[in-house]
Amino acid sequence: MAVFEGTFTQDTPLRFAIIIARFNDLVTGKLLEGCQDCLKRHGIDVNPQGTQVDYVWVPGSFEVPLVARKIALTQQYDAVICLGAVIRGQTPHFDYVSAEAAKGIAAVGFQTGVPVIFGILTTDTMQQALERAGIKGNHGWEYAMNALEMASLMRQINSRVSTPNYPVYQASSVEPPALPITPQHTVKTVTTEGLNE
Ligand code: INI
Repeated sequence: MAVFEGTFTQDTPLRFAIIIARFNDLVTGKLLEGCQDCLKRHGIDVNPQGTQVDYVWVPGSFEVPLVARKIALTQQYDAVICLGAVIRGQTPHFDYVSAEAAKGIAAVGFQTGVPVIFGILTTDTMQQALERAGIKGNHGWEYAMNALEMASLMRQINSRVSTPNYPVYQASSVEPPALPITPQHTVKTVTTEGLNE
């Protein structure tokens, strides 16, 4: 048997995509800075012209899952980091945006087999968000650590465990691939013959 545990060093060069919501960019820009600082200090070339990190800007956190799915489907990245800041206002908008972002981001990880980091701050006030994006600490740094750990862990697991029937979505397919048909899934042909008699 074995123990699988991610490390924070790279045996082979890792590749990341960072998706950043522009909404509340005072906060998300700071999360991005924390994230880049952490990756850089762990040996990742964060230059957008380099080969290790790609950046994608989207209007708001609600749009993050769609783009995360598109990016993860390429199977070109070891992890996808999603950054956003949803701040409670006077209306229920907060609940819709934060719930869809959370559900969507979780679904992308499950559907694609690629680790997708939930780096969406959800706070009651701008002050609380800023405190978590640089004033007191920077959660962007932690999201990058989570990405490094998950990227390394998944590489280890993928190299040791064979999952031949696991239906991973491919970039080329719009629909998920059909599940393997087992003998229980037989198809019966039904005709309309005799129905109007
Ligand atoms: N998007 C955010 O990322 N944070 C918010 O706080 C926010 N609020 O409060 O409205 C927000 N709304 C925009 C949303 O993400 C979409 O971009 C928009 O609804 C268009 O689909």
